[in-house]
Amino acid sequence: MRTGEGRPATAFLCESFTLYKEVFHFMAQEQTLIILKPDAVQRGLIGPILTRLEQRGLKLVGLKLMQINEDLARKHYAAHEGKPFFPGLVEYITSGPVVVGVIEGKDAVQVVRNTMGATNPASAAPGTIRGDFAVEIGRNLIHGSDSPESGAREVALFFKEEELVRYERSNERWIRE
Ligand code: DAT
Ligand code: MG
Repeated sequence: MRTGEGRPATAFLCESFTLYKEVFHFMAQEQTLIILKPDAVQRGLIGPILTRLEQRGLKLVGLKLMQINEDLARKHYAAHEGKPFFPGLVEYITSGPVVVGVIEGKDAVQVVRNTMGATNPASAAPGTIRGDFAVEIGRNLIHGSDSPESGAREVALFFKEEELVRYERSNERWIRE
């Protein structure tokens, strides 16, 4: 089959699909992956940490308990491969169950990062999760994606599309203008 201009229908379909993907990406909400690391689970801090994110007004669209295997850990932290702390980081993140979640919404990455606090809890501001509950960089309780692009990559590593839940919050207009 050929279109009016004599081009194969497949070319037309490919272009339409690319356009559709671009429009969809523009419309899509920013997503960020959170991981409540093994120390958070072992210390009984799942509730307090999730509470802080909920109280901030952030919207969870995915949440599960799992154990990260070495392959997934290496993929997730690929940007840090070769750094001196990489082996210890992989060992830590795979050392016990974690809670992984997806937070969706405008500025999701930035708001989560600010709520988490600085990477090294020793210099994280009081009032942040790391600043209130942790003391060392190697036990900093929580991961949050560092950009919308990282968020998209990391969410795809940990969640199937059908595991994410679309819903409206009844109080949305009191949180977002
Ligand atoms: P963040 O988790 O704040 O995004 P990151 O992406 O730079 O920080 O590093 C990933 C994790 O690696 C971090 O949460 C803790 C560990 N890490 C980073 N820098 C480190 C260092 N200099 N020494 C030990 N661990 C480090
Ligand atoms: Mg990071």
